Amino acid sequence: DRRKLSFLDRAQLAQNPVAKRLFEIMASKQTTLCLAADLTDATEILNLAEKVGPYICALKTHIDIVDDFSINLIDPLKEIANRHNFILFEDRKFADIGNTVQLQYSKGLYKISSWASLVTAHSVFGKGVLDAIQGAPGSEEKGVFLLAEASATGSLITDAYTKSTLKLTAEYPKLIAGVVCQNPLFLDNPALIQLTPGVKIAQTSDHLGQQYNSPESVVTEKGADIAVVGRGITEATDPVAAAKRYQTLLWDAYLSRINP
Ligand code: BMP
Repeated sequence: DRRKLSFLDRAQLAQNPVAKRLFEIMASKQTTLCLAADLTDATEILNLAEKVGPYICALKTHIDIVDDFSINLIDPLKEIANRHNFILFEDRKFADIGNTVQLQYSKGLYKISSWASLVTAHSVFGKGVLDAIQGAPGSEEKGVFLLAEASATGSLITDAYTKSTLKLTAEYPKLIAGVVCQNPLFLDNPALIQLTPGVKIAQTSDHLGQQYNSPESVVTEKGADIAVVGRGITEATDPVAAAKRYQTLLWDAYLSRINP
């Protein structure tokens, strides 16, 4: 059961290089918090990254929502990520034929492959998506999180789809860093990371179908290794204090999980 193992032990088992680095960062910074930096202003993203950098293991972007995006955003973002030792993660949710995915991954305005060590993908198009990301030029150190379950009310994902997604994951051990899901799946595979969004203190939903669980319950009941928090931090009056609070709650839950 991966939930009983420490992140340092799991770093030794990881087959994807970014997953290995994430486990090491989580252990050394004592944080399993991934910030969803869903802001539409480039400077605001940089300011937030700088301030909460010490408390996060990864910063997840939706780069196509940035109103004033230019490629000049990327170098400062990378510099902040290096200095505070967290990973850049573009939540692109690729879902198309391999050729299109390869173009979306490395071309266009965003050139995602040149800066994001991690990306998300849907499994619905099958292996082509993963072959495309694997074969794209650019960094050797890359990892994919496959989406197996969604936090959205009325999601059309079925149990069979979730199971097939996990099977696909097993076919790409070197490329897949982990799985985006809401329940403790793949307990027998400690090499993979469970990433769980839909996390908020004292709120259970928003007005557009998002469903939330508390930081404690996603770790102890739902099996999350990393928790994604967006508005719980970005919309807090004091985002730094909020980030610290999420970090502590999540880390304490992890400690009690490995050492009950
Ligand atoms: P928030 O904490 O503000 O609800 O943000 C959640 C983040 O996680 C968003 O960036 C969203 O795109 C992402 N996400 C999610 O909420 N549910 C999923 O099932 C998968 C996601 O990537």
